[in-house]
Amino acid sequence: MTRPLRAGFIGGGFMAAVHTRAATAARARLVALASSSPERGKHAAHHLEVDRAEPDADALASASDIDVVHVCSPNRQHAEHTLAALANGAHVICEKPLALTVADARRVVQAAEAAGRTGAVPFVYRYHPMVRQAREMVARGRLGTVLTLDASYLQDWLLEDSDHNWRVDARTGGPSRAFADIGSHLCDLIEFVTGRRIHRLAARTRTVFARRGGRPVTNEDIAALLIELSDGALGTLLISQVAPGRKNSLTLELHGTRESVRFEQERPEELWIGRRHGSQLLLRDPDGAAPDSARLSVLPAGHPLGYQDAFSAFVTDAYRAIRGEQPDGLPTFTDGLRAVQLTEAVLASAEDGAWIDTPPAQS
Ligand code: SOE
Repeated sequence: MTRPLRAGFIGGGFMAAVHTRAATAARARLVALASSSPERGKHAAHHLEVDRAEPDADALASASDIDVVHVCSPNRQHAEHTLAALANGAHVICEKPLALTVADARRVVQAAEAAGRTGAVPFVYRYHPMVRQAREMVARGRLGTVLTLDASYLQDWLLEDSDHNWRVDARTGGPSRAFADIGSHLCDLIEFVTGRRIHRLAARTRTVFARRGGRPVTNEDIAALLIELSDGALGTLLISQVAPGRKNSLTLELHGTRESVRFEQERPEELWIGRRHGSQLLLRDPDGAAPDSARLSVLPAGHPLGYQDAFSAFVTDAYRAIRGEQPDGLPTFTDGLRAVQLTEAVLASAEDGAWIDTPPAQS
């Protein structure tokens, strides 16, 4: 039996809690955690049942007893914390965005390659069995040729001007918020499920409140995109963190020449199959599912899997990659770089109103 991986965590907020639960499910030892202050680190380590707190991120990144570092700090520090952990020989799972600029994201990708370490980014919606089912249906030609796609990612936790978080401050959150935070998930899923690149895009963004909590806000609450995939399919994307009643509503609907599919993240056990005659709601059932979907279907039909299960499946696959396996569909630092490239394209298009060609693969 292989020994458990020793995991360290930078950050002590909502995402760190999700990461520690996933690492436990993936049978890691939770060795150490550092947060924004020694006190916060101690509190979070205790609360999340991590063995010890380190006083700061530098101490955690240079610890000698950690195999994999989970970077869940504010966006501005992702690249710096990842580079420090890689320099110390650790593998890294880094929250998105991998960096705030394409140049920095590229540096991170190159550092992981040079160090021969695994780098993964939690585009975790890839890990819902019904997403894999949809992907396989597209790959096998069940839909015919994909003509259009209709996608959105809507939340409401920033609906009011009193709603505040480090993400709304461009200095800690970055120049893009709604797109970088949740639109990036949507674009990753579109490229993952269709197997096609978002070739061109045109974007409009809107910042609803110029100030929140008395402080200026420059990054966007809303982004609306037109996209064209590399095979000519056209799509519309609506991304908002100010949509009342929508909590974490990611939907992806593809229309092919024969069939359509629709996945809703808040109803992850279902896949709608649209047909001119006889549309159908497919329920998750490992029996008879596409192999990749069955692999991730860790509970029998009727025992619902959700967000945390998808996250745990992602961390399990990242750990398999660390052990030298090659799990299909693992989102790596290259996918993290891609998301930063798309974010820059969205901001550039929103700035000058033009269609932007996105960079080709691996550039
Ligand atoms: C906050 O918007 C957030 O936690 C994102 O950062 C996550 O990536 C998303 O999965 C849920 O919402």
